[in-house]
Amino acid sequence: MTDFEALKTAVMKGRRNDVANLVQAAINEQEDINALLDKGMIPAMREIGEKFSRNEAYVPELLIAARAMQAGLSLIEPLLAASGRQPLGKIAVGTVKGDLHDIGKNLVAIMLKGAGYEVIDLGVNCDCDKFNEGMKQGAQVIACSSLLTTTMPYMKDVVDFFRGKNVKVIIGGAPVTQAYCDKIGADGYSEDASGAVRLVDSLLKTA
Ligand code: B1M
Repeated sequence: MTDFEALKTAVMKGRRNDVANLVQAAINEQEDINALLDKGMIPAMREIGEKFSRNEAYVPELLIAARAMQAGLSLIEPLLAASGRQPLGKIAVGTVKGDLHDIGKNLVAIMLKGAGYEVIDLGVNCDCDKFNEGMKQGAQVIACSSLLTTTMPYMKDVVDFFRGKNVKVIIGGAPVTQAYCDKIGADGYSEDASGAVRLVDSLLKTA
């Protein structure tokens, strides 16, 4: 039985090895992967962010928590990856220009892969040309992530760049809302990574 509280604490404290051990043990026990994310790892990142807002945690703590989170995610990813099936479609994911946050973007990529899509991970700090590389490689959907109110406006540049081209642009990230999506004319918004999969399913009519 997984101790979600221990997992959450290990992520928050940035104890990379503990996170890896707890996640591996949970995998061995065939724990529900979504529960690991939703009850342990994601709330940990939320809480460290709140501490940061209250000046109770600082950038180095955020960084080591993020590294610990990635240690767990890298163990989960292969389990969610599609097993030899024909991909349902091709999606390019990236964090927008000026923004280095990649955990949410990585989760979106993992969930999409798990749902059977081929994912082109464009990384962080992506400008329009970088997103365009995704389209050139055959992506039918461009998924943009932004975690900063200062980088969110770049999503409009991406939407404008792809207007009239044969590709959908979808957006997400902590400061992003459906209202913002409507305002900039993106093709869709989702609050979380599993919602991103449903959104892509509906845009590509694969579900
Ligand atoms: Co930064 N940071 N950070 N940070 N950081 C936030 C975002 C912040 C809210 C913290 C705070 O003040 N409470 C704040 C932003 C404030 C604002 O803009 N209003 C902030 C700040 C200010 C900064 C710096 C400016 C700090 C500084 O240097 N003074 C700096 C900026 C650097 C830059 O990008 N240029 C900075 C740096 C960093 C670190 C490098 C230290 C580290 C990032 C490491 C990394 O990503 N590899 C970091 C972290 C870890 C955070 C917090 C604590 C956690 C982010 C995270 O990973 N969350 C964050 C506080 C918070 O979010 N509560 C914070 C977990 C992740 C799973 O959630 O990414 O929201 P999230 O993804 C969700 C959904 O949003 C959605 O799905 C995911 C869940 O299923 N989603 C999508 C995300 N992308 C999607 C795309 C889609 C669909 C859904 O496409 C369709």
